[in-house]
This record gives sequence, structure tokens and C-alpha cells, in this order.
Amino acid sequence: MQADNSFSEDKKFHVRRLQISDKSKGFIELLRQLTVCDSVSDQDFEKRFHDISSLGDNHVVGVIEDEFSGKVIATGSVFIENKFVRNCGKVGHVEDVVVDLNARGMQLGNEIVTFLTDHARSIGCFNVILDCSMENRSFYEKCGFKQKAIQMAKYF
Ligand code: 16G
Repeated sequence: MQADNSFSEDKKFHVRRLQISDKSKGFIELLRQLTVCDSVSDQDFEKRFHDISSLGDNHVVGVIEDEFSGKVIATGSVFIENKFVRNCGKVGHVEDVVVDLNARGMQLGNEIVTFLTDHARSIGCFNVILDCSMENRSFYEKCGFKQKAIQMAKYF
């Protein structure tokens, strides 16, 4: 069935790593659909991009670009934490997953989360964890996650 949006149902989207040019393709505006994300100067964006890139496979931001519109329509990241517990194991933290409102219903969120969890597994993580709103719980359950604990936060 055709999803209620402007994208073709049989179009295949692929996930790739974030590039500096994605700032001009709506990446910041997309993050704003998830939470507070003020405008970021080109200079600050490049600095943060290089901070993340310097961590190599330990911090990966994935994006899906709609090649027709040239816009970034989905994103998510995974940060790899090196631990002492579980035989000096590694944990993948999945963060900042968002799909553009006009691109929902095409499994793009699932593609992003699969990309991030596959990455974490491929570099030896024993698990991947994330925090989400109650309304997104069933989405993450469909992605194979199970509720384990409760989230606690202190904002500064
Ligand atoms: C969601 C995100 C989290 C993000 C938070 C932002 C996922 C899996 N979870 O919990 O990464 O940091 O929303 O909300 O994408 P906040 O700015 O109110 O903490």
C-alpha cells in the first residue's frame, strides 16, 4: 500500500555515514524534530563533525538522504563505550534517531536502527542500549529491543 507521503513506495533508501555537506541538506532541521536543536554555525558544525570523526568507528552518525529532494530524511547515531565489566566489554549507545515527518511509514527508522546495531555488533559490543519516549516503545520493540530498566536523567 502506498504510504501517505510524497515518496515512492518501491524506492530503496540506503544508510550512509554523515558528511559535512549534510548540514546544507537539512540535517539540523531534522534533529529539531526530535528535540531542542538551535541553529549551528558552519564553523561549529565542522568542529563537532571532526570531534565525532576523530573517534572513528567508536562514534558513527548514520543518515538516509532522499536523492530526489537532496534532503536528509532520517538519522541516528551509535556511540561505543569501552568498559571494564563483562571482560572489558563494549556497549553501543543508540542516540538521536529521527525520521522526517513526511517520510514516516517507509521503515526508514528500522533501517537506521538496524545499521547502528549491526555496526555495534560488528565491532564486538555485547549489547546496544537506548532511551526513548513511551510513544516510541513499540517501534523499538519491533526493532528487537526489550524494556530492561527505567531511564533517569539530570539536565544541566
Ligand atoms: C530520545 C533519543 C535520545 C535523545 C532524546 C532527546 C533515541 C533512541 N533516543 O530519547 O537519543 O537524546 O530523545 O530528548 O533516539 P531530550 O533532549 O529531551 O533529552
